[in-house]
Parts: sequence; C-alpha cells; structure tokens
Amino acid sequence: MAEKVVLHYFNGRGKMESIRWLLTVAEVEFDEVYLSSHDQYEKLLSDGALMFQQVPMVEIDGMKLVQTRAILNYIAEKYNLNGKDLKERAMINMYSEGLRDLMEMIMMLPFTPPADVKKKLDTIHTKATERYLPVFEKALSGQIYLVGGKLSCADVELLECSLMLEEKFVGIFAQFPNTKSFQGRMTRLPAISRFLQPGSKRKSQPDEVYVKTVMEVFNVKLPL
Ligand code: GSN
Repeated sequence: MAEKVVLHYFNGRGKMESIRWLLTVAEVEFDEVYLSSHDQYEKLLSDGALMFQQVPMVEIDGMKLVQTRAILNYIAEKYNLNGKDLKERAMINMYSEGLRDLMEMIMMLPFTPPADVKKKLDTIHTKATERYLPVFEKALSGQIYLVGGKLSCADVELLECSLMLEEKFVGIFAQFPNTKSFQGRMTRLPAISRFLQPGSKRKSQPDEVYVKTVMEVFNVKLPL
C-alpha cells in the first residue's frame, strides 16, 4: 500500500494551501507536520529533507518534493487534472501562473507593514478587477471549466483564489457573473463541499500567531 502523503509546512495557508486544495479535489488523504520552531526547521535541514532549504515540502510516493509548482504539477499529472495534451497544459499553466501571481499578492498582506496595507489592498483590487478576473470571466462564458470542458488544477486554483478575493473584497464578483456561477458549481462538488466545512484541513485566514510562527521558524525579524 502506498504510504500516506505528508505535508510539511506551517499551520496556516501560505504556499501550501493550493496543495491542500488539489489533494482534496483528487481525494487523496494526507497528514500534516506543522513547523512551529526553528529547531524543527534545522532538523529538516540536517536530515537533507529540503532541497533548497525551503518549505512547502511534501512526502509522496517515496519522494520529498519541494517547490510549490513542481508539487502541484506532480499531483495534477498523477490525478489527471492537467489537461489531455500539450496545448491544454499550456493553457492550464498560463491560468495557474496568473492566479498564483494574484494569490501571492494576497498572501504577502500579513507580512506587510500596517501603514502600507491599504495601498496594497487597492492595488490588488485594481489588478484583480482589471487584469485577472476579466480573463476568467471570458473563459467561462458558456464553459463549465476553464480548459477542455474538464476539471483541471487551474479550476481548483481559480476557486481558491475567488474565495480569497471575496474574503478581502465583499461583492467583488458582482461584475463577474460567470466566475461567480463557476464558484457556486465548484463548491457543490462533494470533496470541495466537505473541505469548506468547519473542521476540515482547510486553513483560516492568516493571523498574528501565524506571522509570528513563520518569523520564529526562520529566525527573522519583520521590519514593522
Ligand atoms: O514556490 C516555492 O515553493 C518556492 N519557490 C519558494 C518557497 C518559499 O519561499 N518558502 C518559504 C516559506 S513559505 N513562504 O513564502 C521558505 O521556506 N523560506 C525560507 C528561506 O530560507 O527561503
């Protein structure tokens, strides 16, 4: 029997959350080891478990995978969520990378000096509504999924991103009805519906404890 997938990261969303989403949609069970101290991080380093001294790290199929995109690609390929041919994969990758750029901006907010947060939020709102969401709104016109009429990792990332955006900007999808309908359809998929219930492995929005833990694990001080 294949060993269980183990995720090594903080007890928070960050770069691991898209991996949790994708494993959930692929209906793969996973365990998590939460990093909460610098010693734990040092131990992973001395064990040679982190190729570039960074997390996320995922133990899967006898490997210790790092680099978020590499991990997502492996899961997407393995569970048939990566399109049927090269051209579909190119589309999926373009959508995914755009979503990743947008989600990274939101992800960095808790690490932003308080005086700069409002300006950053305004920039994210503008980029979301003028650059990113129009693309998805058009792609979803008359289409159930983004690529090839079939669920892919890009759909999963769009759902994750859409929920992150709504947490920050209530009503942002009023001008994007196709994307809002897509969100509704996706949240009714059984695995996703379960993931959205309280008590699932989905993480909440980052708080001060999360930020403090990340800083402690990496021994860094924020210039706040
Ligand atoms: O996408 C990736 O997995 C890598 N290109 C970046 C991973 C990364 O930056 N990981 C951070 C923690 S998660 N937050 O951003 C990390 O391990 N930083 C420690 C370090 O020494 O770089």
